[in-house]
Amino acid sequence: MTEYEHARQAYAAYGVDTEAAISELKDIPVSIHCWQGDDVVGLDGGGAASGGIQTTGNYPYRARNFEELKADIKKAFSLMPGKKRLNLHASYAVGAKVDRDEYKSEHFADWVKFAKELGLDGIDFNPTMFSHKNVKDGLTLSSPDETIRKFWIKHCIACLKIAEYFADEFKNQCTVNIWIPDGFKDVPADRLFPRIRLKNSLDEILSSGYNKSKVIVAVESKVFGIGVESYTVGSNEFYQNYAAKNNICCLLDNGHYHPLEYVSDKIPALLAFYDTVALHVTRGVRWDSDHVVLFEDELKEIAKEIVRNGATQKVKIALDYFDASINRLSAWVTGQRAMQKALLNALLINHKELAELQDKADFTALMVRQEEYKTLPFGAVWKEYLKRQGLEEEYLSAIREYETQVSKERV
Ligand code: RNT
Ligand code: ZN
Repeated sequence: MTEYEHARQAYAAYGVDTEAAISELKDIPVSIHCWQGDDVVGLDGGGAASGGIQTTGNYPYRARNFEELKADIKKAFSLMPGKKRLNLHASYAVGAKVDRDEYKSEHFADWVKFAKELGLDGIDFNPTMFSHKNVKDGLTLSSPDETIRKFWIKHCIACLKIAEYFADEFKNQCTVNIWIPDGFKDVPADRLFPRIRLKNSLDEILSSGYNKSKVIVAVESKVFGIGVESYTVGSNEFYQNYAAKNNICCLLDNGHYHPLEYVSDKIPALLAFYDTVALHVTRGVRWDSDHVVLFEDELKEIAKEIVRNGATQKVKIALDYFDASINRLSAWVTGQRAMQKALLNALLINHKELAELQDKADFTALMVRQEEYKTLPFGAVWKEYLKRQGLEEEYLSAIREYETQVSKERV
């Protein structure tokens, strides 16, 4: 008996069909961020990430231009199993001679061509409201300066149009995620009016007449950023209420809450009210540090909440991390595979049986059962999934080879 056949039987004893799990996993889209490849620098001259986020590390060979970024994405994506989407920031516009408020679909046509060549499921999009001269005194959509606020409103509206173009090209919905860095380092004198201005800005953006069947608009809250420790305009309560009242989507980034708040618990809370929930899967170490996603307990819980609630298509999974201290392709692949592992792990659980134990209040059996799952032969099923995706567990040698043959030229 092969390792996989043995595993298949072991799971069958729990009422779990490994074949069904493998088949479902390959159809769950995961949106992969382009910004791990270049430390969130972008292609439009904005420069290193600012606005409370920071990429740390000095590993060499960062992609310095469109061609290098595409080559790195192509290589990294070739080592990732499953259904992949590309998540772009507006700052990755190609050859734009205009400012961000005038970006058009033509500035992203080369990305569409590239994503089609790779056979990706689609493209998701993000207005880039950081690393730009119009982030005035740390503020964008909540700025008291009307010229600044209008500039960013125009940018977001431009992004919605570009998102419609992506949706048309791939014949599926494009998620547009709005995150702003706005906030204050120290105790503010006014916490309300920046939020009222943000609300007005969002109202203007949403009333631009974008196509709701093509574009999902999400808003991403945050508790604090580096240099923005005392007050964040786009807080959790602000955006959840805004999203609920305006019928848009909340995006939960698991680096954006107090360390004892869990996104795995927030997902079902939102699923009780929303058709769509968006995620930025990351790994915060002590703060929103955006470490590479790993196959850890909280990631496993996040995946369980998606799978057991039948929400694999409702929850828009996107990755969001950037590590410049290790090989960037390896960072990409390790994080994407960790997400896939967590989803597979969740698909290999008999959730119905566990829920019944909970409802019967048999917490003794529930605990014992949940512990048993932890030592089932997960690795054999994972390897079988990879094999069927034309991949192996080992990917580092391919990355090392690419490093010596391609990346080493970048000095
Ligand atoms: C920042 C947010 C945001 C960014 C990306 C680059 O804290 O998580 O999503 O990481 O847009
Ligand atoms: Zn995020």
